[in-house]
Amino acid sequence: MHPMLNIAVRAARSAGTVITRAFEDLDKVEVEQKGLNDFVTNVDRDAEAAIIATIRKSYPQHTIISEECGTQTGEHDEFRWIIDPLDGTTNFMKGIPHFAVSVALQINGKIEHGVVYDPIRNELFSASRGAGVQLDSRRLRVGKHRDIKGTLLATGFPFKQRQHTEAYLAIFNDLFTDVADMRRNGSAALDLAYVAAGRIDGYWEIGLKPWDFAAGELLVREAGGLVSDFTGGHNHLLSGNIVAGAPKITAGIVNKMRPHLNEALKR
Ligand code: 2AM
Ligand code: CA
Ligand code: CA
Ligand code: CA
Repeated sequence: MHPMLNIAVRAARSAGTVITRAFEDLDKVEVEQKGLNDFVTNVDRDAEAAIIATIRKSYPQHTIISEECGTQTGEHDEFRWIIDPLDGTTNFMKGIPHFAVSVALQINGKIEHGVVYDPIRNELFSASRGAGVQLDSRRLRVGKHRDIKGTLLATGFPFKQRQHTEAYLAIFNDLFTDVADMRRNGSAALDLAYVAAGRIDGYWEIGLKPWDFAAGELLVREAGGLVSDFTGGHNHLLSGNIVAGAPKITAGIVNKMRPHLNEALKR
């Protein structure tokens, strides 16, 4: 394993320990509201601190971009760690055991290493660019469907950006006529990891943040999948509008989206 991936794994596992311990006594968790339907807890912050401490020990000069701390620019800014310490905070707070830690390392603008860790099931998804993706020690591939008929897709609802509800539902409606079923699991990072594992065939969501998908996108690509924006292009890095799946599934989803895209969703 590449030494930098090894640090990402250690960082993610250290956050996982913080999270699973706190999950045993949710009454003690302190919750703060950040915005509409948007919460942060002391556990998000403690998990983030554990990750940052692990990275800093080995790489004190790297930049760290994390959901709760924002950007801490380092002297060696060509190395950027992109971190979501707890993806699925709403699930966590409600006692639903489905959430993850996401740690990615971008070098000179390219994601080179990524880890998505599910601390409840102790499942560790990891990838280095060009070297494939693994769940623990098993190699992963995306699903084998060739078109969206009969596939199982996952999505995230636009819980925050309510201006997109109408377009979202139109797309949902159109996809739903063809697919077998749809899931809304509540962790974008795990949705992408599950695409990489072939557990779900495709995934789409509006307005993700870089830390939600930095690691997950690499997992999908290393599993032979394709990640794009809602037009099939590569603007999702900026817009966060994301489609993922085997190349033919991503294309099939994009195809269904086309008639429903407003200007904001074409970005
Ligand atoms: P988070 O838990 O790290 O904030 C995409 O759906 C992402 O948005 C999720 O991975 C999750 O990341 C966040 N999210 C999902 N549903 C949410 C909700 N109801 N409130 C706040 N954030 C949510
Ligand atoms: Ca959050
Ligand atoms: Ca997140
Ligand atoms: Ca988070």
